[in-house]
This record gives sequence, structure tokens and C-alpha cells, in this order.
Amino acid sequence: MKQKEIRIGMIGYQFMGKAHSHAYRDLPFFFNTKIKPVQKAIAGRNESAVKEAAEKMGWESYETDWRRLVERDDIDVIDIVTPNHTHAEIAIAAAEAGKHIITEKPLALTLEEAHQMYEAVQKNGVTHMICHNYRFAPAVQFTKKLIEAGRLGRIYHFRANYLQDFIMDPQFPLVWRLKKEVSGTGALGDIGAHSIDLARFLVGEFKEVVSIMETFIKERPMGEMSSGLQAKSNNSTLGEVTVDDAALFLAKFENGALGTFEATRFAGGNRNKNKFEINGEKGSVRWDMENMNNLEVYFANDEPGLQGFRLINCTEEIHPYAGAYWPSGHIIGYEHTFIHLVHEFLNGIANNYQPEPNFKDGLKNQQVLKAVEESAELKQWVNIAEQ
Ligand code: SOE
Repeated sequence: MKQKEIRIGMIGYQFMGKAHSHAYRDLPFFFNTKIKPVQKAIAGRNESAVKEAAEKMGWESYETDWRRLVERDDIDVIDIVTPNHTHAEIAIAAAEAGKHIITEKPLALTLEEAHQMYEAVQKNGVTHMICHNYRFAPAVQFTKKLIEAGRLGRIYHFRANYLQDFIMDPQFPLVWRLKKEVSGTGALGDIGAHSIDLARFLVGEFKEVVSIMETFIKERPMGEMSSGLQAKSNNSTLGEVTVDDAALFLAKFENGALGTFEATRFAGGNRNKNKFEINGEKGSVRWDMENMNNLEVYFANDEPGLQGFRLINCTEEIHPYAGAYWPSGHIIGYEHTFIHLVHEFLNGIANNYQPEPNFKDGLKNQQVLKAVEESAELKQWVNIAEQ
């Protein structure tokens, strides 16, 4: 089979860099695709660290200045896995250089930047994607199919909790994720953005929101963390935490459904508990990332006496993406959601269509993030269309 090579240049190489590198590497192995991602080069400022990362994660070469990567004519795609405050500058430069772009979420630091990024990709006609990977779990894609087929009927409720606990220790350092000028928001944009994306994917557009946000630990010791999200600092110099530790909000959707959202990094014992439940007139579904192959489904027309949630293991050939892997019942994991995501992205490039979620989705997501922040400040409902 003749394969089309798509040459990738990735900027950054920590946690998400590892997830993306693995996805490029394993995509051709599992999916009989005509596309061959080529891990051409990565960029990072620290030469010995970026060299080591390139070798470990299978990249052919490295650069110590991301601008060099964007200029290289042996690169088709720029993959951005750097902290949020760098997304706009890199993405706009990449679009102007005619590169296709895939970026980590949230799209930008601010809504203004998100608009500029969307304009740049539109103007330069490049393919773009944002990494809301949880959409690509087979159980979530299957939920979408159930909804589209009308199996849940009219949707009444979308109930999401995204719960983590990795910063609960007061000695956890003041890393970039806790600084507004680098990350934009805290739990809201880091994990709440994923719930917002799932809601937009499965239910529809947001109309208005009302929220509360809290920062429980207002000062932390200076320090860094490893890519594994674990850290402790004994530095006696403290700095101010300028983002939310938790963001809770209610939403009304344009189609009349109601949403309940909770994004927190202070839910002890919950490492990466990304959950949702949807209740519709004809049925309900429940999903939990920590058991991501399973979907709980309830149908109101099941016969009396047998009603209740049933457990579906989404590993059958019929479940989206599942057939590319193992026989039924042989589960897949977190990393596979990224394989599906880059599969969709590279297909979009090769076959000239705009994959989803893309920068437009990132922009709409950012409108919701901004409205949630504004609502917490104003203590009132905020309309999304006014963002
Ligand atoms: C840290 O909270 C983090 O790595 C997020 O940045 C990711 O988007 C989420 O999927 C897992 O947790």
C-alpha cells in the first residue's frame, strides 16, 4: 500500500508530548491507514533535555528554538504541547508558514488570542485541531451515536464532574498551571474545558452559565514538577496562586437542556475522575474515564422488572475505533484516545477536510471559560453570545 507521509514537528515534550509521540508511533500499527506520520523533529529550549526526549520518544532530530522548526520546509505539521501562554504566538506563526496545526487545550490564554488564532488558520487555509482527547474514547463516540440515533430522545440533563487531587498538598509548588499569566485559569481551563468539550460534542451549544470559583490555597512554595504531576517543594519563598483550585457552574444549553459542572483539583482520592451522566426522555448514559471502556446505559422502554442501568463494555467491533485493536473484552486505555485523535487529524490533512474538534471548537470552548470566570466575578448569569 502506498503511504502518504505527513512530517510532524512537535514543540514541547513533557506529559502531553509523550502522549502525542506515542500516538504518532502507534497509529500505523493499529490502523490500516494510508497515512504515515513521520516524527521529524521536536523543539525545546534545554538542549540536553530535548536531545534526550527526541531519542527516547522516537524523533529524528531536535531544535532549541521553536521558530526554526516552524521555518523548516521538511515539516508539514506543528504540534503544540507547551504551556497555554505560548499557544497563540506559535500557532499564528505556524499558520503563516502554511503548517497544519494541532494544539493542546485550552486553545489560548484569553478569548482575544483564541479569536486571533482562529483567524490565522482560516486566512492561511491550514488544517487545525485541538486536543480534547476524551471525545475519542470508544464509549464516548458510541454515546454520540446513540444520541444521534434518537435513543435517548430529548436531552434534559448533562452532569459532569472532572475531579483531580494532585495539588492538594500545600507543599505542591507554584508551577505554571497555578499562574494566571501562563495558564489563563486553573481547574476551569485545564480540566473543566474537557467537560465543556464533551458537553458541546454530546448535547450542543451553551447559552448561559452561572458559577462559583475558589482558590483554597492562596500561596505556595516556588518550585517545579515532573511530567508525572507529582511534586513537593521545601522552598521557603512563597508565591501567590492566581488561578482557581475549583470551578463549579450551572449551564443552560441552547436546546433547553440543563448542565451541572464541577472541575476541581481538591477532590481527595480522585486522580483523574472525568465523569458525565446524561438523562434524556428515553434513556440515560453514564461514563467515567477511570473505567473508560465501560458505558452504563438505561432505556426507559426496557420491560418492567428489568429496568435499570446495564453495563456495556465498548470493546466490540461495532464500537467506534475498538475494532482496530483486540478481540471483544480486551480493553484499551488513555493513550489510545490520542491515537484516535491524531488519526482524525491526519485524515483531515490527507483528505482535505476540517477535523473536529478544531480551533473553532477551541474558540467556542474559550467563550464558555470566559463566561464562567465573568459569572464568578459578577455573581450572576452570563450569556455566552455576549462574549
Ligand atoms: C493535568 O490536570 C492534566 O494533565 C490536564 O492538563 C489534562 O488535560 C487532563 O487530561 C489530565 O490532567
